[in-house]
Amino acid sequence: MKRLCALLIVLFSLLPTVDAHVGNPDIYMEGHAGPYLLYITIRMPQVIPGVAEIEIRSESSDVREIRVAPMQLTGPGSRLAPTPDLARRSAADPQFFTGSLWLMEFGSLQVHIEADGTRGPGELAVPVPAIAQRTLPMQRPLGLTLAALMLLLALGLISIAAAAVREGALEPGAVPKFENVRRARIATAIASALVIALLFIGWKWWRSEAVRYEANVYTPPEIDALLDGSGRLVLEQKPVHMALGSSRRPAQLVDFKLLIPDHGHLMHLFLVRLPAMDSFWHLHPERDANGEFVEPLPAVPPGHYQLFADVVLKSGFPVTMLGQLDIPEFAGQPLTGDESGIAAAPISQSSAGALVSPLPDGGRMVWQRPQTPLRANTALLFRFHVEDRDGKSARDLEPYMGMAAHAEIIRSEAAVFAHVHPAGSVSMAALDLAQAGLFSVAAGANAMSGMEMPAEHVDPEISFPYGFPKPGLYRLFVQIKRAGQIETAIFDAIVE
Ligand SMILES: [Cu+2]
Repeated sequence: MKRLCALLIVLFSLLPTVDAHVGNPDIYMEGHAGPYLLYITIRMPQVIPGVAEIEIRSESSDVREIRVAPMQLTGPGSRLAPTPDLARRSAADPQFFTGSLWLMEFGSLQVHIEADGTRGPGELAVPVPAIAQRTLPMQRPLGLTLAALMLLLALGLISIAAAAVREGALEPGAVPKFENVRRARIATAIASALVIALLFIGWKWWRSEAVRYEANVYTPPEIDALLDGSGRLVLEQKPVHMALGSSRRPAQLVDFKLLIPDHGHLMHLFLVRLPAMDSFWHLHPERDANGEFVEPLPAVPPGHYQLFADVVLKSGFPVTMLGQLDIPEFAGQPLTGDESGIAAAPISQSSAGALVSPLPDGGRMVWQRPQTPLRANTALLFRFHVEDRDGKSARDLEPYMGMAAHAEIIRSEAAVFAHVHPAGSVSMAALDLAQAGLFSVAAGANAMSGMEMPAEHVDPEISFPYGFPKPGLYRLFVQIKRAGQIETAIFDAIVE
């Protein structure tokens, strides 16, 4: 019986809590469903299967109803939409809709949104990378109840077997003979052994399921970055030890050969000097014949850098890989193409109130921020205005890698990193895949027109939907292109 108890204790102390996620799994997006401009927030579940909460705000008041459905982003599942759920319209605010959706599988999914109103129907697709952020432990009362029930069943089974052998063949009222009692003892021993064996098999099964699930808990892949003799930065993926069955084998999480370009580049590499965040670089390493990413490093000032390497898998699943690099004093290569680098004052609480960031050409960027404090886990619209050196609205903005602007939002200790665009926090490559799958071509084209910037002229008003995942001190790098020059504005923000 002691062994049984020990087994039960082991059984219910399983499933360790893994708090692995770095960053912000929630999705913020702005886009057109037909004629309607929608601001969408998807709050991702901690575990898969799990329920994602969707909040949609319509810019106009003529949207009557919104329906939402989850699907795969690519492959056959992307063409088979389930029956969509009707989003609830808020009674207090008729432009606000909420819904919840079960996400049943890991990987690259999308939420398909159908809006209907006085201007007819419209569609929009939001790419959704579904990951488990942790393993949920079993609740104690549930565990204890199940353990008690199992104990009852196990003891019941053993005593039924013993009683059947001892008394099954007796006449009513007769007393069991010594022989019956002896055989009952043997039956008890056999039944106990069987029950223990069954529990052991159950425990093994439970454990293998748990290990399989743990392998799906997402931790950002790591990269090894090193500077070779010729001043090239070489990025190699660190293998992770994946649990496969009962063994743990080294595996590469990201296949460097199966990536798709995201606004024209296979990798966007960001270097931030820590802890001051006073040196920031946005580079585009290229894949060499060995399958490694290499970059002739520009004249990055020496120091300890945090690396964020953004790539998008073929399935449309975006991955930010993490690395560290100590850069010595050295003469770097000149910047090329869309690459940029900037030096700034150290991040600080006292600079968090500043709403104006000077730009290198004498112009400036103004953050049109509400006076209210910034709150974590709240969908916000970040609005910026670009002025030229005469204080007038800048008229020389150009698309920068196909977008009006790119913003990188980093928490002070670098545990939160987001790369956002006017369309939101979704990867643009994934968004292209999602829009391409829309049922009506017109709807896809319509949705895209709000996201890409094919025109030569870019408006000096820029906005990004995003929400901070937790309180703290953040630095925002807002990158634009004006008259052929890439410019980066910097804002610090305290989030409550
Ligand atoms: Cu970007």
